[in-house]
Amino acid sequence: SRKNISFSMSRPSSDMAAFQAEVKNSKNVLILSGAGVSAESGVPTFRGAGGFWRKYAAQELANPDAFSRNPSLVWEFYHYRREVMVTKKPNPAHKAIARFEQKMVNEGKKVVVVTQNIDELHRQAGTQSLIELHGTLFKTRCTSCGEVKENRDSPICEALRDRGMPDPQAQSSQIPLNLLPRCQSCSGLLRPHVVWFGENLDRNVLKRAMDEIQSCDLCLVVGTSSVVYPAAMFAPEVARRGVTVAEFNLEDTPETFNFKYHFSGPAGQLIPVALGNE
Ligand code: BJW
Ligand code: ZN
Repeated sequence: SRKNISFSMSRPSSDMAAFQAEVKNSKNVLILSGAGVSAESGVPTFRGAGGFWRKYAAQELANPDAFSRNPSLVWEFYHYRREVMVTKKPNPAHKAIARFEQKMVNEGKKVVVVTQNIDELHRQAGTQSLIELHGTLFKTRCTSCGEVKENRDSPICEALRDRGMPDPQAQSSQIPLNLLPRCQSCSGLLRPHVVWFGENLDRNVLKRAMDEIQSCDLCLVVGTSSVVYPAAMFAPEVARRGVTVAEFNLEDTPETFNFKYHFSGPAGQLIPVALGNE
């Protein structure tokens, strides 16, 4: 009868002891991360006050049209972000995640990190099983021949030396195309090997992420605003299977109410506690 139809929109729990017990009983943990996991390392997030470079929000530069209109400007933006990373280190959240994986693997269990971040801090912390959904700052892709290459040069090319300052007043005369990063094989223009707005994620990367979403028996979603697709649908998809999802964020997100747990606070404090290695 009609009166039995109800939506069970109960508030997510913030009972840490209950969650820790679920961690102990799990065998296949999926950790989804976003910019918030790196915030305490001093890496700016995308949405919110720190999300601007000069007068631009990331979305304005992280798209293929911006790159074809003004590759010099987009390269200055990515050059700046590469140089910033030289001074940044993994924080207690990255480290706790890596240590947790090691412990689980020693017990014959599994942990996979699927990150939207391109900063490589999970890798630097020692995470082994890592899927980088949106690519990395430290690879380039040739716009002509498609070759993907690791690149850690600083600066990435002479013309970008001392460029890319985030100050809105910074001068940005255009660097001639032939002086921007070029392919060693075919001399084509290089671009950052990252996924921009309006671009599809790499098929194989997406497939690997989907497999983990289907097979995990516990999921943590850490420091993401859950607004950028397809990544934003991953944790809700896990929850739809009836698997426990715990969200760790300073704020609520559009998906918070789909999850069993929400822990409000900085990842660097919450994650070491949640994963039992504070
Ligand atoms: C803390 C904390 C602390 C802070 N502790 N927490 C409608 C439906 C479906 C799709 C679309 C749609 N409309 C448009 C689209 C397409 C678009 C999209 O999703 N747009 C949305 C904005 C609506 N998606 C795409 O274009 C994707 N491709 C795609 O869909 O292909 C199909 C297609 C083809 C053609 C046309 C249209 C579609 C690709 C998306 C690629 C995203 N790329 C970027 C840039 C990567 C390179 C770079 O970095 O420069 O990836 S965008 C940017 O956002 C970056 C991030 O990985 C991503 C997610 O951000 P994230 O990590 O969540 O960070 P923030 O800053 O948003 O949030 C930080 C969170 O941490 C906050 O919640 C804080 O509270 C929290 N926090 N400090 C814990 N200490
Ligand atoms: Zn090439």
